[in-house]
Amino acid sequence: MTSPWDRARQLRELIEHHNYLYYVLDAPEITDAEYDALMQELMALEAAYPELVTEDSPTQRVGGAPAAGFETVTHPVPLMSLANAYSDEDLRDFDARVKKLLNVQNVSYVAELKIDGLTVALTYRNGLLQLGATRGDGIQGENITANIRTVRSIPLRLKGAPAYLAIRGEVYMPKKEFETLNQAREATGESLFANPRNAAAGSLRQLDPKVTATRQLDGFFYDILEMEGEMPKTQCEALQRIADLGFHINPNYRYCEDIEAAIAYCHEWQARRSELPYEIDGIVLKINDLAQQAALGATAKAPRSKIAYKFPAEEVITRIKEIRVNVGRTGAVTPLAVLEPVRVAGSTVSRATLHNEDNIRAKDIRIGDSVVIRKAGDIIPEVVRALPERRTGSETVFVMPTHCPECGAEVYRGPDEAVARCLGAACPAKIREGIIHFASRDAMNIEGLGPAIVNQLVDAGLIHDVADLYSLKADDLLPLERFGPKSVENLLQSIQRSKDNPLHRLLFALGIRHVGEGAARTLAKHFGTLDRLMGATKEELLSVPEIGGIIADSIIHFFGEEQNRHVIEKLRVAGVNFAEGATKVSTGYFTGKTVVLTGALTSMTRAEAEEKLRSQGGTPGSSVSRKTDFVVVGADPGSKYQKALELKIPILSEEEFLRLLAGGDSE
Ligand code: 0OW
Repeated sequence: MTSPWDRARQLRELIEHHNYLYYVLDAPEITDAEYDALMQELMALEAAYPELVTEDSPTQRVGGAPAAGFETVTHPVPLMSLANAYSDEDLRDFDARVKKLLNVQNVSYVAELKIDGLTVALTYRNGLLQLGATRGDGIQGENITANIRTVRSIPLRLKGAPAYLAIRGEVYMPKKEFETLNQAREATGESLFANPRNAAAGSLRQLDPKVTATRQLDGFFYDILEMEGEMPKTQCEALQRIADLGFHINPNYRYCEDIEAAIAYCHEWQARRSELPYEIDGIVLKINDLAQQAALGATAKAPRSKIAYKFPAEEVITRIKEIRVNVGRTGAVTPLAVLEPVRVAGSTVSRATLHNEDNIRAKDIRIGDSVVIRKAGDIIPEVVRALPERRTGSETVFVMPTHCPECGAEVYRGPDEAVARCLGAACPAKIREGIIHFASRDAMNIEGLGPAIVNQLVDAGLIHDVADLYSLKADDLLPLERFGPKSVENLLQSIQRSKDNPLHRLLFALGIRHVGEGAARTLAKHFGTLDRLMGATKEELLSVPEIGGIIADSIIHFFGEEQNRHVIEKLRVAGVNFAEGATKVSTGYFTGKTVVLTGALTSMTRAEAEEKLRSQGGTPGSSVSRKTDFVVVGADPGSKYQKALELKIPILSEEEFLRLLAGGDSE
């Protein structure tokens, strides 16, 4: 008679084995009923003996209570994005470039389908899933571990795993599941997802894992970020190793001995993409030899050894019902075509941009015209050209309004400007778009405060500027349409949480012209607080790397506006964090030092170590160079340890690192 412990372990292994066959290999050996019976038996055993429950038990995939928000985590290595190629010629140029840089006659590639999902980075320790994170800005992402655990094809425990593994892949929603989900949402009057990628992202960024568990998400894994022990030598080996570890890899990858074979693969799958049960938006080409990949390194954003071939945009024909203008947060007045709804690139389209007045004139696009629409990926569709041969004579020429439809102020277009702008200082459209930007994901990331709700709050006269968000009360919101106690509480909590954002997010959120995410990070890092930035002279601004005259003037002008200073004072009174890094920066041994961590630490995770460094004003480095002050070496360190020895960078053991962090000495 097997003990409950043995039976539970047996059941866990059996269920995970059948899980693997069903979700990873798509080759089940037992019926759903037999699988359910095994799960029922294990759940009964765990109910009778709660001490039996292990974190990797298949019964633990669907987590507990909904999260209040997502913790920000730092990736073990930066998650790069990809440069794009749009034609065979672009691919041949890429091939010529890498051959020149490597000084070789030929380079072979691995071609992979470019899954149209969202990137996740997973960390396993001793074979157990520790962390699942979204890509975020590539450096930091959101901790979505509880939701990742609900993706059945992602193993909770690895077979024959190294002590430490960080891996990257794409989580996606199959086309069929997307259609079913949208039908169900339509039936209950919920908003529809525009495409499977948005549906997957929305499902993974759910606060309640039980909701995520109802969405049939899947994933393909393709990149080992870091691993204890010997790394594979080629991308083909890496994919095989990933599969051997129990992950789902995309079976359609192909070794291509040269760029011509890779181009042939791109054309083949451009024609065959509709056969696939999931969306792809292109092909990813990667140099197969990982040593060559390492030798080529990366630009600020993307590895030189990889490139994404984007399929040409899909084009369809429909009719323009009317032409409206949209007033953006900078006051730009942009003509917009309202279309007969039409399916293109996996979603239904009823709007398309006409860019500006000159474009409409040049292409002689008229209201009522039949037109060709193009949609490339998730960029908003554009009107390519009109079809005059289909005219009936009832079409009318569009005339740009001379006054803003939102506030009535004059619409002005400079002599050599393509864009017309509303001159109204208090134009509700500018305010509206400004608040939408302020709350958006890469800015203050106020969950649940999307365009529809911002419009509702502005229309209700509840907010007139971004600072008003922080004085909203439950009583303001409860009387509004589609607001109940739960959604009111969630929104107010999201707004509250946004107060703790680091300064670079607030800076970007303020919508200072020419200050994008990159400049915001640079300025926040350099000045440290908003007050120092507001007090900076033009010379001080120009002394910051990457800050030029246009940005400096725009910043001086923005803070020179009384109205803007007034809003900032309201934000300060509301308690919004004006410092870079929500945690207070104290001084310590590592203040002003760049420290690279390699290998597994026993006393804390990599992210925790980096947070401790930052809290002392230290900078965690992602690669070892002459500018590195220390390299902290954990168990089984990677190639960074070798580099530190070569460059004679001071090495610290974990104990020494901890002692110095705590303010001791290193002896
Ligand atoms: N979407 C994909 C995919 C892939 C990464 C590795 C380093 C830089 C790109 O299927 N098969 N392989 C990679 O390789 N990336 C992919 O997706 C990326 C994520 C972000 C932009 C691309 O979509």
